[in-house]
Amino acid sequence: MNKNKNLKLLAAKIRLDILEMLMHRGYGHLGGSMSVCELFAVLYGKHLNVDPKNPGKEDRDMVVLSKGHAGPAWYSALAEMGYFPKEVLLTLNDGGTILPSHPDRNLTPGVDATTGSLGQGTSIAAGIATGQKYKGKNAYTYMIVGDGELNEGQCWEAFMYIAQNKLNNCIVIIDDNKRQLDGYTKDIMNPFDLKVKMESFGFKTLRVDGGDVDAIDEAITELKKVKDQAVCIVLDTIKGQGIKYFEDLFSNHSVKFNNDEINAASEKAVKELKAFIAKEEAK
Ligand SMILES: Cc1ncc(C[n+]2csc(CCOP(=O)(O)OP(=O)(O)O)c2C)c(N)n1
Ligand SMILES: [Mg+2]
Repeated sequence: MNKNKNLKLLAAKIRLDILEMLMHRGYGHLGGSMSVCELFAVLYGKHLNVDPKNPGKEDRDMVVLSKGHAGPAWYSALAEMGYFPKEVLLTLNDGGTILPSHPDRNLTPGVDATTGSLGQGTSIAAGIATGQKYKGKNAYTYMIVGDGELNEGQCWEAFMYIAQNKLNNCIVIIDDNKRQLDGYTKDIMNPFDLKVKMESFGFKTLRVDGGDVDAIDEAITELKKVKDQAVCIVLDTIKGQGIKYFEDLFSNHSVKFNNDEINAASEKAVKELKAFIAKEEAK
């Protein structure tokens, strides 16, 4: 039984927003945006201490989307929470937009870290969490990092620092969707067992079904109780998650909506997501 029905609904709305945004644009980072819909739903729907009407609120929790190319997922969550009107989503990547392809803290309400150059967000998150600790703030930083992104040595430097300094307020979330830009992570730079690896780096680590809002919620709740150790969630996801056609599409990292098959599959997914949302909202 799903305890967090509202979070499942929010995840579906985020997924639909992403799809409509990318279809409107004609291309975009679909696979890695879809794999974090449930995560963003749980963060914004339940765990984050933030205020969409006051994005700069003192002592707020912070999100660092280190895999910045999944910006469309973050923007969808922010729009659903009311940081800006949903119509703005369709301006993704336009000249002068507040929604560039990759997150920019100077442009988008609710975005606290500029990312896109893989690896760098891990250091930014470690720095923010250090600041929160020094100032004695009761606040968390959620770092979202891709499995392919772990090819960047900078991630491992940041992890060593976080573990050494027992930054339990920096919740490291690895989106283990098994694929990176051009293939399977295991074929390009095998990460082996990420849970074992993070544990050996000193992290209390949980492996969690990234398509299950209850499981994500429980893992975050459990890790928030840890006081003297670094913490990590290895999020077991599927690249393109939640839309079968895109899960099965090998090249789903950056999708171009330029052929009949992709457009028909997308229209079908839009219909199905809308039907699910309507059914849940009618309950
Ligand atoms: C430093 C750097 N090198 C290369 C890229 C180009 N790039 C963008 S996404 C990506 C693959 C990332 O894979 P992963 O972290 O697994 O992301 P996901 O599967 O979640 O989309 C690459 C190589 C980049 N953004 N930054
Ligand atoms: Mg990946």
